[in-house]
Amino acid sequence: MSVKEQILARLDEQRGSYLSGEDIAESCGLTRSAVWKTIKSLQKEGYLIHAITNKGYCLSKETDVLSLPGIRKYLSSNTQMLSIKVQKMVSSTNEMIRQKAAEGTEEGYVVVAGEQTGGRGRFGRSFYSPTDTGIYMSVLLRPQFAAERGVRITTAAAVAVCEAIEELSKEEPQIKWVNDIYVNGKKVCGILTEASMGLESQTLESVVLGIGINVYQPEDGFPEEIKDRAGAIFMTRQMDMKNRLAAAVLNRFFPYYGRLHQENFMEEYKSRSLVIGNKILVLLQTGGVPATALDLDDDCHLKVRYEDGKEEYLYSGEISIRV
Ligand code: BTX
Repeated sequence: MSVKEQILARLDEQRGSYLSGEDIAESCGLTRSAVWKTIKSLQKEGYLIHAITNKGYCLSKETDVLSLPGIRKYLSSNTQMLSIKVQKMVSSTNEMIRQKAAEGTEEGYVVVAGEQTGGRGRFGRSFYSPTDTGIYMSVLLRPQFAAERGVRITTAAAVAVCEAIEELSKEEPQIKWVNDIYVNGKKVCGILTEASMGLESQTLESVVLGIGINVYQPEDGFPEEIKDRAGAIFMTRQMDMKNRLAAAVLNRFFPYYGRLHQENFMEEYKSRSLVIGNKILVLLQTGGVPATALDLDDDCHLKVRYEDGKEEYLYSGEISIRV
């Protein structure tokens, strides 16, 4: 453990209470001035550490900084073996993992970032990824199943994110076909799965699973163009929530992923569907076509009925819900 990790671990044991500089110095085998310098540097990284003369240092219960030891603490035995990199700021975690895949990196490499300057969504759109209020993570997968089953990765991830939110909050997340998670009518998470295929084998060579979660409202609110649509899971800071949520998503996703060649988790997906039974607009380049969403099949194709009574399955694309 580095000096920083030692001091953090010591403060974490007594989170919310004061520990004297002397006590920390002694238990970590450091001088008091080394403790002071390290605390300053931790504060700069975003840890809320109160310092009072003659009382010492106290790690606030509200501290919520993404870190590798912080995430590891909450990983289950299934996910401890993942190779995880935590970055303060990156351009796009999906882009980083795509490069890793091209270099031949093994399955199970994960990047978690606290901010993205070029977060990507579907169809070339961007995903707003401001500092300190969200989790932006991507996972490198090398599935051993046919390409047409690739959509199962997205559906399993959507279910895993919902379960993680249910585990850690009082909210009841819902899934908007195909890949958005909503809480209280607002989008709190987007999932972007990007695959690279073997041309001859028609199998998936690698898959980059990207998940962006708005844990809290950004300090200055969401930008004008998404403020009516985007939301966050929590209204107030929760102890270690970003680390807990990142770990919970991985803990939930990987057991599903291990069974994806035989199961598709569509029942879990459908039970949280925001779409089935609702009036929707099927969004085409020429405009929105009114329809009703009837059902989802085992491959996550959406069955819709148009106003003229014609029914069809949508394979991908975009819909909006009519109110
Ligand atoms: P999407 O194309 O379905 O969603 C993007 C659309 O959602 C935008 O056009 C905008 O309307 C809205 N939007 C943008 N940012 C946000 C936000 N923070 N919260 C809610 N709504 C928003 C969904 O694409 C897939 C997004 C995946 C993002 C992850 S983050 C980690 C990984 N790295 C990366 O570059 N992308 C993925």
